[in-house]
Amino acid sequence: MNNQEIREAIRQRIKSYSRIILSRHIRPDGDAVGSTMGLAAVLRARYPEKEIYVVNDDTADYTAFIGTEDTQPDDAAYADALLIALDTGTFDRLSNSKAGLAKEIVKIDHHIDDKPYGDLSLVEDFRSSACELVVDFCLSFPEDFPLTAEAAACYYVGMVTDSGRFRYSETTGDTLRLAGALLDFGIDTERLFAHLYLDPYEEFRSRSALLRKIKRSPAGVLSLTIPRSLRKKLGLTMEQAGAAVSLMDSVKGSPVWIAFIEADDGTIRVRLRSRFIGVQELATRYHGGGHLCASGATVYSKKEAGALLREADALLSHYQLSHEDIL
Ligand SMILES: [Mn+2]
Repeated sequence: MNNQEIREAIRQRIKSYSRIILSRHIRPDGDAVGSTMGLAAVLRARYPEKEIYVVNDDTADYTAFIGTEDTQPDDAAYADALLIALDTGTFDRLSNSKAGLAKEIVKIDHHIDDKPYGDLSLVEDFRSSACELVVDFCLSFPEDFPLTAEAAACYYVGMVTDSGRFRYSETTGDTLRLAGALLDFGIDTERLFAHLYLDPYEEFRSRSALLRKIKRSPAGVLSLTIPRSLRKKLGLTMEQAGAAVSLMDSVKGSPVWIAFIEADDGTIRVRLRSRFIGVQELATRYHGGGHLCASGATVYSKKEAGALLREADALLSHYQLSHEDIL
């Protein structure tokens, strides 16, 4: 089936089922919750006679403002139900342990389709978010899936968050046109952004403490070292401390930045980030790897951390020799 035939088949399936269960991936983000809640809003408004459930095994505080999900129906309810899995690349990431009981599964997603699943699968991996794809799907069948103001607000959350506020390279003209169609419904973006991007005062305070610890190497590499003691004092988990790497992501002339986070066992977890210059190769030399401009590594002493930092500094000075406008 080509893309148009898959869309048509999904349209038919949704119309034919009287019970539809929507699920998304575990540890939800704005796109996962926005796409499920948005499609549920569309279906409830257009088909009040159908039973529409949004069912997942886990929730997240961060997305709770979008709305409340439903309680898990009995196993028997699945026997004649259609399950729509949104924003979930692989079946094992689906946040619904009963999904396998459904009569049929439709997958709608934008992740690379490594392990296909579902009776019908609409995957467009060039989409900046699952919400972008679902909005495009709804707009392609306006009679059957008319957008509502409530759905538009949900979908907009996913489009904004997964595209890094329309900043990541996956953002296309189509992304903005589809987001524009949502804004036409009148979304309170001021409130929405407040929900998404305001931090508790304590987090703001600990960020200012961390900002003061950032150092700059001769060539311009920024680094932040968080010893165990400081991490405990600020009450940060390894994950939260690691996220502090992004505090250094917007300094002109410093296209490489590195966080060193000391774990409880004394090893030092390293997060390397960059723009334009690759840091992956450097990370592989220190027990790590990852993506070209976002890698992780591990070092086992302050001395080794210093060596990694000096290598990063040399990498940047070498880059500066052949590039004039360092951003
Ligand atoms: Mn997504």
